[in-house]
Order: sequence, then C-alpha cells, then structure tokens
Amino acid sequence: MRLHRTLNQLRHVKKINSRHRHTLTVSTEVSEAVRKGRPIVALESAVLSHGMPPPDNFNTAVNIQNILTQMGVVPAVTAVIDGTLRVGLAREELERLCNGDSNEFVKVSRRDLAPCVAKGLTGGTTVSGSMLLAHWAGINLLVTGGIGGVHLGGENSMDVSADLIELGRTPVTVVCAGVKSILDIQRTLEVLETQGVTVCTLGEDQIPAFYSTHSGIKAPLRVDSITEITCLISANKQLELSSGIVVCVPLSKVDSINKEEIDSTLKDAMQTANDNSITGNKITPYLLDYMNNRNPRYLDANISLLKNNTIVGARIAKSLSSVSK
Ligand code: PSU
Ligand code: MN
Repeated sequence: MRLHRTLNQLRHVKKINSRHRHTLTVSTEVSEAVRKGRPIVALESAVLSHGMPPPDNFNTAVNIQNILTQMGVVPAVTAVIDGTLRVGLAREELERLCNGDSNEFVKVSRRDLAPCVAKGLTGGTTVSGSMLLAHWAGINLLVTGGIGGVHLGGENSMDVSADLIELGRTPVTVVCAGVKSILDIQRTLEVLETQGVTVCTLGEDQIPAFYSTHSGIKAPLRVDSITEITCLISANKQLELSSGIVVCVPLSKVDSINKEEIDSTLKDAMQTANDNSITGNKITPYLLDYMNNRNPRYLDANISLLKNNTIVGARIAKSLSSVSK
C-alpha cells in the first residue's frame, strides 16, 4: 500500500500553497482528513529525535498516536525526511527518527527548513518548524510537551526560541504544559505578548512550568472548558490575526516535581553546559538529557504531560471539527 502521495496529487486540499507542493508530502490518511474536515492533531518530532531517549521516545510516540486514534482523531507527525517536508509518518520513519543518533539528525526550526530541503537532510521538527508544516498542510492544531522560550540570561545571550516568533506569525494553536523552568518564564510571556500571541491556561490561574503544575506566575488568560478554547480559536480565525494561540495544560499534581528539586538539578545542569561550551539549539536537548539522567521522575513527568496534552488536543480537535461542519 502506498502510504504517501505528493501534494501535486492533492489539488483538492485548497489551503496548501502551491509554492510548497514539490517539497511537502502529506500522508493519504492526513490529507483525506483535512479534505473532509475530520479532527486532526499535528505532533512535533524534535521531542522524539532530540528531547527524549530511546526507547521511551518511540513508545511514547506510538502511545500518543493510539490515544488520538482511539478518540477518533487523526495523528499527523511532522518531520523532514531525506529533504522532504512531511506531515504523517510511516512507522518505520518514526522508528528511524527515534532510534538514530541525534547528532545525525537536524533539530529543524524555521531557519533549518531550506538547508534540509537543499541538502536532503533528515530531522525532527521543533514547534516552529512543525507549526509551518502543519499550517501548509491545512492543520491548525499542534500538540507538544513544552514550547521553547527565552533562556535564562536571554536578555544578554539573545537566546530566544524561534517558537515564540513563529507563534506570532503562523495561525496554529499549540497545546503544551507551559514553559520549562530551564527558561525565563516571565520574559517568555513578555515576548509572546510582543508577538501578539494569546496565551491561556486550562483550569488554573497560573502558567504551568512543564515539570511543575504551578510556576507562581499568573497566566494572561484562564479558560475552563474545551468550548471556551474552541471559541478562542474560532475568533482568532475570524479576525484573521494570522498569529497562533498557546493553550497551557498543567501537568497532573501526582507527577509534579517541586521547585527546589528542579532548581538544584538545573543549577548543576547549567554549570556543566557552560563548562562544556554548549550553546544555541543544543542547550535545550543538553539540559533535558542531564535532568533525565539525574532523576527518572523528569522523564516520567515528560511522558505523562505529553499524554495529557494529547488528550486535551484531541478534545479541542473534535470540538473544532464539529463547529466547522
Ligand atoms: N521542550 C521539551 N522537549 C523538547 C523541546 C522543548 O521539553 O524536545 C523542543 C521542542 O521541539 C521545542 C524546541 O520546539 O525544543 C525548542 O528549542 P530551542 O529552545 O532551541 O528553540
Ligand atoms: Mn535557542
């Protein structure tokens, strides 16, 4: 069975800009779901290639795709495979991304798309890269673990994730567990405001801090239901704002790790990153890897929040699909 066909053959997918048809390949399942207005959730893949170790990355990817399928939602993993931008991966491709040496794969943000296409490279797409691929394929909802942000000391290093800028210019809603405390949460919210991005937390007043349910920082907006989120997304579309929305889903309290524990681990992680001159897009994977190795609770929390976010994403996708019918 041919799993994929190029967008050249998908002229009925109206939202796909013809500029991308030679380089973007959408799986049959995903393109049909887009065409029929069925619920779809895009899933980023840098978290698999660069954010989690094998075999947990692959097992988690399979689990969250199963959760979506069981809930009647089509999963659409985004990635770049041998220079082709892809939405909807085959199992072997997912395996390849999860099991390979992360150094051989690109961590693909917006700036890396053209080099990957030009050189035929392979990699997992970050939130920024995934938002673009999803948008080009006609999907407006993406699930991830945590978005990138302003790094601690970012006011000097200028290390501000491309995710924040992409959220300002691409109309995709990103469901996440907030902003990791390896980042400067307050400054991240400031940049998101500057970029015009609507940020809300589901069922809580605070922004969650990825590994912790609470950050101590107030969310710009609180929402209490999937219907409220659906209304936000519809209004954003109606206003043609062309910017994205961040929906934060707090990690469950059982998996939440306390701030003192995170801060002390993080301090050591940042010290060794500094000693090893780790900079740029290598910082986030380095810190995550350090924390995972230090205490298995970090990886457990990461897996748990990904599942949580997937369930919320699926509910939003279903609600959006029913209002647009
Ligand atoms: N946060 C995680 N795991 C991840 C990432 C973030 O807990 O794997 C990845 C996401 O793909 C995110 C990217 O889009 O890191 C941000 O990278 P940077 O900080 O280099 O912009
Ligand atoms: Mn960065």
